[in-house]
Amino acid sequence: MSGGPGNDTIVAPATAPGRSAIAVVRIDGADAVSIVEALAKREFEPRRATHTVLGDGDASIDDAVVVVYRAPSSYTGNDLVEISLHGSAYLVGQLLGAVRRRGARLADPGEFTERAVLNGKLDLVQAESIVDLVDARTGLQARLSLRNLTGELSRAGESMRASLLDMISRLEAALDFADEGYEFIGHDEAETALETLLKEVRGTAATWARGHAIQTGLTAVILGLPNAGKSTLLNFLCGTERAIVTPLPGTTRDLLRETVDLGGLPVTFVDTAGLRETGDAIEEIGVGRARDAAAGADLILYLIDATRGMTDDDRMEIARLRDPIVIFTKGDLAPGGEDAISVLSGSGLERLLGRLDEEVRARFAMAEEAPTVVNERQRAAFEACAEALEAALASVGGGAGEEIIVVDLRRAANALGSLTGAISTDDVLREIFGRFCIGK
Ligand SMILES: Nc1nc2c(ncn2[C@@H]2O[C@H](COP(=O)(O)OP(=O)(O)O)[C@@H](O)[C@H]2O)c(=O)[nH]1
Ligand SMILES: [Mg+2]
Repeated sequence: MSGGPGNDTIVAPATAPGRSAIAVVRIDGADAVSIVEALAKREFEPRRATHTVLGDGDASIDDAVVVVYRAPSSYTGNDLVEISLHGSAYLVGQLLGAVRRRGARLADPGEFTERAVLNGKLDLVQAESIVDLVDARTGLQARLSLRNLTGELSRAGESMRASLLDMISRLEAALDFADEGYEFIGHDEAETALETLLKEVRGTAATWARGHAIQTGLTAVILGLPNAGKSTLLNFLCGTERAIVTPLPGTTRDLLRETVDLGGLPVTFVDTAGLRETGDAIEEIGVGRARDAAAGADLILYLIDATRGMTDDDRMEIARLRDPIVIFTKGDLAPGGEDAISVLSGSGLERLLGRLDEEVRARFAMAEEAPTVVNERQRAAFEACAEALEAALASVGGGAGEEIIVVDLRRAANALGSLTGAISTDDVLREIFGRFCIGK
């Protein structure tokens, strides 16, 4: 077998297992092309989709389409072959077996993309955005992931790093010529430049709240007294009879969750047991869970039956909650219930959805243009950079020498370098690619 680490020959299905019109199998590495040529008993012109029969010795496997990519012009940067065959799990298994008997091994999760990173085809932020794109469930998630795949966040980080490296080289030049009394960057200039940069770095780190919300979704808990119409609203929001609805108070006891796309974010609505003192042990556990869910929620919808109006119990509950959105229900039964919704008559529902949509956008949706941080690793890079910049600014303010300032600036630059993987460790790579599925 030829090929060293990162270029030995690996194979995996790139499509989900099961029955489909087409399944795609990828082979990457030193022997990828010779293996597919052996199976097809012919040669292939790079980048030309070629219809051919593949076989294993005398036994035919399938009628397939083969595309050969020659290094370095491939997803991984290695020789890479993509085979589209009929989407039968049996055929995929036959092909994998034939390829492995010719010396390829089954790829690890994310190994194709890891190779792309090692060969400089993608940086770490781009590799992460590929998993996010595969996982995208809403338009906003897909757009954000695509922006990071095309390098928006990486470019922002790299440009901040470049200005740091520039400042470092000027400070170091000043050190080299200290005796001659040259100054390559003035004190005030350095201070202003660092302050501007710090603001930019902090601002980018702060996009995490929104970026993270977009990627992981939000939780909205529906609270209220028994019979307020919570389960009815959940059923309306998710469009199915998910929760049991009865006129009996205390029907819902456990938490019920349903995820809906709202303002481009996946919002998981949680229906809860009505808040009340109760002698029923199970219901009491349910009420406890409702309060816990509210404590961890991104949004709280507090429902009040308009025919009863706001009671002292409601006031007490609302006072305990963080920014609840108060919604009156059963507008069809209540005289003067214009502001109330009615799931029965449909009135007020459009308005409610609009309000929730706005609320989600205002609290969590991003400014579409800003480079956005979407995970903890990326946030940590910007925060570590900000922290080092603060130390550097303190040194500048305290009149410290260039050699002291440069140490903090290097730390700041390295933190940004870890964002894209310009500076990275095996641990970081393992952590990132562990999230991938096999074949990516
Ligand atoms: N007329 C009318 N009845 C409603 C409306 N929403 C809920 N209800 C009724 O109020 C009762 C309690 O509803 P439910 O959703 O189970 O309340 P929960 O205890 O808060 O979950 C049920 O009989 C529902 O049919 C509404 O908009 N109009
Ligand atoms: Mg209920």
